Amino acid sequence: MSELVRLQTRGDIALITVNNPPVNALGQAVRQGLLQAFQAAEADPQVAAVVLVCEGSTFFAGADIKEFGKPPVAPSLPEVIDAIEGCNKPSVAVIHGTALGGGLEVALGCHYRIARADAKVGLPEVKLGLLPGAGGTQRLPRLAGVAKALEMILSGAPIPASEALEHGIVDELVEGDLAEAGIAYARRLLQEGRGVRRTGEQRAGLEGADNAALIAARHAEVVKRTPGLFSPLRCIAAVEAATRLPLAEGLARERELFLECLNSPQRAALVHSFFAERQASKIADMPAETQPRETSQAAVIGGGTMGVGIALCFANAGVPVKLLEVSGEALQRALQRARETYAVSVKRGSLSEADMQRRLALIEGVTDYAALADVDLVVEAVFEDMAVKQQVFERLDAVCKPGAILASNTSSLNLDEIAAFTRRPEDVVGLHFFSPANVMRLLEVVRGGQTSHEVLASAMAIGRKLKKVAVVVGVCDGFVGNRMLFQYGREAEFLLEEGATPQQVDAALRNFGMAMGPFAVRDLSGLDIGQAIRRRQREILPKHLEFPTVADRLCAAGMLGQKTGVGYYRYEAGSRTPLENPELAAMLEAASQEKGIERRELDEQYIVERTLYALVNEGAKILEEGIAQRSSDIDVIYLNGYGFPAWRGGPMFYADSVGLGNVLARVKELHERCGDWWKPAPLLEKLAAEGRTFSGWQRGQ
Ligand code: T1G
Repeated sequence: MSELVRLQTRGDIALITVNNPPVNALGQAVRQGLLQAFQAAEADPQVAAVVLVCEGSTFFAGADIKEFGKPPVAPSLPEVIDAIEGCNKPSVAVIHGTALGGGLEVALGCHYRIARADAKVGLPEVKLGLLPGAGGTQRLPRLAGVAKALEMILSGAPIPASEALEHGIVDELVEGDLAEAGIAYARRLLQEGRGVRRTGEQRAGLEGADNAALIAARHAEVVKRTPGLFSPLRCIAAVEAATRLPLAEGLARERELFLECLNSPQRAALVHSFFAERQASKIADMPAETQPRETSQAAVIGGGTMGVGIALCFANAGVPVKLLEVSGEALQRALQRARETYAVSVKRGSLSEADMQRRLALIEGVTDYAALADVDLVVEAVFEDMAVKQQVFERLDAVCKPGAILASNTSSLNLDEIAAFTRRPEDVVGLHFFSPANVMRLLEVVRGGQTSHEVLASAMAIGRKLKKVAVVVGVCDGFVGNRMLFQYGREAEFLLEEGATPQQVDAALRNFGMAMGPFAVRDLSGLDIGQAIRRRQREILPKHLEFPTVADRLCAAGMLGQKTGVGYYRYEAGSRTPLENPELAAMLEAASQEKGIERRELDEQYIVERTLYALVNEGAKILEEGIAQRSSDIDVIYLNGYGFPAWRGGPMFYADSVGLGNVLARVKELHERCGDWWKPAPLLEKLAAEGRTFSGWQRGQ
């Protein structure tokens, strides 16, 4: 028996205990141990029933994701579960924490399942580009029905134990010691003469519904909503097999479909996204003993769109927050906006009235800086002007208690300059939220030149508390996300001067998988935002670098996007549907003529490479400058803040999958034709020459 799996007997009950921290992943050693334990229990004449529990924070959280893509090592999980289900003594799985993926499949292989009331169960494989490959698509519908099984498998979202009880997935909710609860339940089974009950032999869930119609409806929905994704349709095909094939054939069909997903590039990209998000929380030079400061009272300066969104983040996380505005009137407007935002959620049913009141009660409006004397953290979200930032930070420095963290939500200004306005630059950090701040998961944590380890650790802890994906970035113009976006947007605009239309460019990137095309995004955020950034760029960048002129022409014509009803597209009043802007064609013609460009047909691949490789080349510069710790951090930023498709893994992972040699070849070609904007990043040249990848590179190598 492996040290990860223990087998003890308590009278006539075999107690199998698994302990594989941190999440009891079903790696090879655990599988081996489980198989041996069940075989030993079955062979032991003294044993009448088997109880399976896990130690630590959770029941099995699934297969060991780190094993994917490596040669499989026996026993496979399906083999282990077949042995568990085949056991001729009743078995009870005792679920706590999150029984996910292969973990729930192991439980479904057991004959009975009991769970702590606060436990959750789920099949999140689709989020990894996979499908439940150890019987989940065959056994779950047999218990919970096709509709529930499809809902759980296609969403990948876990459900609470109470709901699992309702749907016959678990048999009873328990509390107290897990092993004792399991043994008591097993004893009761024996007393009541209830023996083995193989899930695979159940059919109740498969009867009484028009499964074919259910499956057809979900199929149509998936085709419409997630056209580019590989695994969802295979999830449906596997469940469909359960409705018409006996278990063994259904399991074989599931295996076929699982292996197709396992070998798809999307699986590699989605598994990369999974680990990249977890890696992002690790800061290479953070001393292990660093302790974050407590944040039990926060404050936000500025009641604009961002300020209110940030205040809502704290209230949503149960943290009392003071919202400061310059005047009572402005404050009332800000508080009204907070109320309206919550009211929309209540109307949608995603928030209860009571919850809304509870959260609103955590937001206290103030107009006097003195009210901030006792807060642990302040986030400044005022107008993007250095003089205004100076005023705010000098006042905060004067009133805030020692140890308070002074954070700025600036998206582009120099954080070190802002920190220099205080006598405590080590307590200053950037917390760059993305709009709408109460919705977007991404948080760029900007590390200033003097930001202390403790303040940085505190900023990361605040990110976790606010349920954000926090990524550390260094100080530079636009940090990571916006700095790269600037290159991407510029090249998209140059494409308009060379012959493309906004519709064409946006369609090419949507087909690539982006949530929105660059021009639809610009119309949404407003073209005047970009104008201010372009103006500042022209001042600081080498004069020989050329800028596209289309956006400036639109701004000059007062066409600022959705807010003026016309930008790159035209919008009917009250509609966000982009329609053709009849005046744009002439503007594009004029822009091309002015530069002596003969407009030409551009194909989709060229459009995608011209925009995405601009991201990648800038990403490489950001890595070698140390503005981002690792390439996967850049991927996490683009996956969570810029609508980059998760199944592509992020811009840097995508470049690795294309091959840096190919990327460099195109970048060099563009450098030739389009000039110094496309000067290849030295790191890209180095890694391409050495046949290496961004994800395999570490600073200093
Ligand atoms: N395999 C390997 N490592 C895992 C893991 C797993 N399944 N789950 C978590 N980890 C690592 C993670 O990388 C991190 O490592 C540490 O554990 C803590 O995780 C056949 C094919 C369980 C809800 O998709 O959703 O079963 O960074 O920071 O916030 O059908 O982890 O410390 O080095 O996320 O408390 C299906 C994935 C697999 C669940 C806990 N299962 N895990 O969240 O901690 S596919 C999943 C989670 C499968 C079968 C198929 C979460 C969690 P490190 P954490 P957390």
